[in-house]
Amino acid sequence: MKNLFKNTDFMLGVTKFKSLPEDHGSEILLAGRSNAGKSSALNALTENPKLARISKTPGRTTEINFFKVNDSLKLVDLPGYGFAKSSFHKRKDWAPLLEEYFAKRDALKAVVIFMDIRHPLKDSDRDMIDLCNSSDVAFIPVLTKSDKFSNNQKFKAISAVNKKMHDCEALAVSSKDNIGFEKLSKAILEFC
Ligand SMILES: Nc1nc2c(ncn2[C@@H]2O[C@H](COP(=O)(O)OP(=O)(O)OP(=O)(O)O)[C@@H](O)[C@H]2O)c(=O)[nH]1
Ligand SMILES: [Mg+2]
Repeated sequence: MKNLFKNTDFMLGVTKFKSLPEDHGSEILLAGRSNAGKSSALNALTENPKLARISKTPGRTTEINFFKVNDSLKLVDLPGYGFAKSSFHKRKDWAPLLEEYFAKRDALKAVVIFMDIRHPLKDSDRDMIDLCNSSDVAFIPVLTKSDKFSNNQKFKAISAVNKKMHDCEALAVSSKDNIGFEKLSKAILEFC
């Protein structure tokens, strides 16, 4: 099957609501705790290992980065939450910026919430889920780094997360082993 995400290109990085690109088409937000593997997943999804910067140092993504998939779809990589040293999160305007984005952005169609399969549903993930629910925005829980678990552990981890979800099902991916990205791309496209 052709990968629709393959020609994705970096568009721009912003730190202020007023600098956001035109509110047009569909946007899928990529969220998660710092180091969860968001940027790695973006690169795997787009089959472009150089697209987003991967780092062993948490908090490396410091702007809201827009990636253009095509004229009507963008992926939006958020700085990881829950990492105090990130200069972006230390800024007082971060929470209002995110809330304004959720409240006003027509293009926002869904949020992918990336969580390390070994540590899902931390407080900051629950805060993001609450923000999605209170803003009536759909979300897709994605468990990353599934290569760290056996199939049995993986199954148990997905079931445990699903028990806490109402209208959605978690997916597991491994950027290292390139597993789960066809399912993720289908899940994303259902919201566009
Ligand atoms: N084993 C394994 N390691 C992974 C996987 N995905 C990411 N990593 C590692 O996890 C670390 C963080 O990955 P990133 O993709 O930079 O994480 P991020 O969520 O974008 O982090 P921030 O930008 O800091 O918020 C890096 O050392 C990656 O190599 C995976 O599927 N398997
Ligand atoms: Mg990143």
